[in-house]
Amino acid sequence: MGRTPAREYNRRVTQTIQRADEGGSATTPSYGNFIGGEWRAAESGRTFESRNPADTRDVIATFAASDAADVAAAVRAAEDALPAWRAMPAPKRGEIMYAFGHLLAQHKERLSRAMTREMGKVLAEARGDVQEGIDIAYLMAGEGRRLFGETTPSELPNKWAMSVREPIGIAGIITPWNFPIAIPCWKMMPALVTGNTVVFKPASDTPHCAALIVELMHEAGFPPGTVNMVTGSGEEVGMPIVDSPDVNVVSFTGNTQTGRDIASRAAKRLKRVSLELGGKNAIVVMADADLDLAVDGIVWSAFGTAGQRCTACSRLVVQDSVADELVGRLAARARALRLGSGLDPHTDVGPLINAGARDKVGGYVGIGTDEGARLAVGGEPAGGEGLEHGHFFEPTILDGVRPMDRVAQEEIFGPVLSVIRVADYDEAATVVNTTRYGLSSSIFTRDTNTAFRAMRDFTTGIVYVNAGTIGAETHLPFGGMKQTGNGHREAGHAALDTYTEWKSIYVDYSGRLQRAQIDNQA
Ligand code: UN1
Repeated sequence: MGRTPAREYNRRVTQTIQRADEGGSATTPSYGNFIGGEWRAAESGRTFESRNPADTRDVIATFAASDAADVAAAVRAAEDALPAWRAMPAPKRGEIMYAFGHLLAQHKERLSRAMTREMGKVLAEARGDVQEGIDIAYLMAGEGRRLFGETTPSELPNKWAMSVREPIGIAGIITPWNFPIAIPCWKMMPALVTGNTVVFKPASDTPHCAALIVELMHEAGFPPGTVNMVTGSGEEVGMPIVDSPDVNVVSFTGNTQTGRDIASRAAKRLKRVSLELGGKNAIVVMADADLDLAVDGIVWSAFGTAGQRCTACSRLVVQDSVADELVGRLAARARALRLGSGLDPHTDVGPLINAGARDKVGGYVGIGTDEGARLAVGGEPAGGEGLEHGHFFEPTILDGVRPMDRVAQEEIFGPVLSVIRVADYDEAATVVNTTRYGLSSSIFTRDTNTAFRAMRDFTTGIVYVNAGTIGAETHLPFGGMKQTGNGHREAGHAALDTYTEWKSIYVDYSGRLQRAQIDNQA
């Protein structure tokens, strides 16, 4: 595939996909990188496939297996586009973002189905993922007319003082597969509205979702070169983005070890990095809780998205006196969850993302039982009719886990809930905080005093009261304490801090030399 004008290329791809959706014997569509407003094959000509994790016989499309040469081309395009983009008034940039939000809304069903097919989450959740993209597009479009700085008095007479935000330059955006539309939007929208241009590397498990949103961004009117997508592996594409002297800020969501590597490589260039890494999120259930509500919240948080959310609940910290009843009810609910393709409206839990993830989850169940945990439900890869070609794993509950066990400390990223029993609130709070991570936490209680204590005590970036650990909204800061990240927040206006430099401006209109800190002292 040589260079093809985007519109013509999109039409070809869309037609091929439509034929495939209709069950025709279409050839597998192929996507290149999107660089400078054009689709291009990887310079090496190599490709890779994306397959449906619920049925791996289903090949979705092939994508460019890119390397440093493609990254360099994308960075050049982003550089070329930068002067005009940063000079465009921010409200105008916001208007393009509104148009993109409208397009996402218009195409919501098509995008949601493509997402379920590519990464497995059930359709209702995929729709939520697209909705999160729409929400952040509109929120950041509005930022085009805010982007507030500060005006403030000067300490000297006849002098003006103010601060304004400026773009940093080129933003490297490296995103995971579990929210393949929401998270790229969480990162790209604030980067773009503030006047940066973007080099975007999506997860290798979800390049199709990425290609679909980039097509819509192009259609919405983002000028060529403002958004460039390069697909391929972390080593061959992600790291060249991190190492590029011309990429000024990197935002990454994913694995903790990769985050550490990115931070240390970027540190050599004093490059700004925003990291969103692991979680080991706990729900506390006190004896006075509404147990029906707690059961709903736990099932949703532990097994929604097959446990593959950074915010998923992987620890249940329950007061002894209600533990047996709660675990019994949870096990019954977990057993009744229907596994299958997320496109089937009867399915509750879809597949894991790939075979490696399924093996990892199975390995952790073995580690848990070796450590002395009791399997209350699940524990095995799921097979049987309709599941034989996918990466399914049974919703699993490990009871009798101790706070320092590996299954209580390490991120499993699958449908596995570790139950830790405690005597009282103080012990619960200690257990919640005894982890290197700090993303999300929750408490179910009817006691207002206990709820307020938890809001104060839990060392996580997000705390829920009488709700599970998932479901953050896009207009509040999203991110974690401790090793969940490096102190940055996404979403909300906090996201603007990642992609802007502050410039402080002083205008002296006194007509004479005025020395700060000196001339205003008696
Ligand atoms: C993630 O898993 O990385 O709060 C993001 C939630 C979603 C976002 C999760 N709104 O669960």
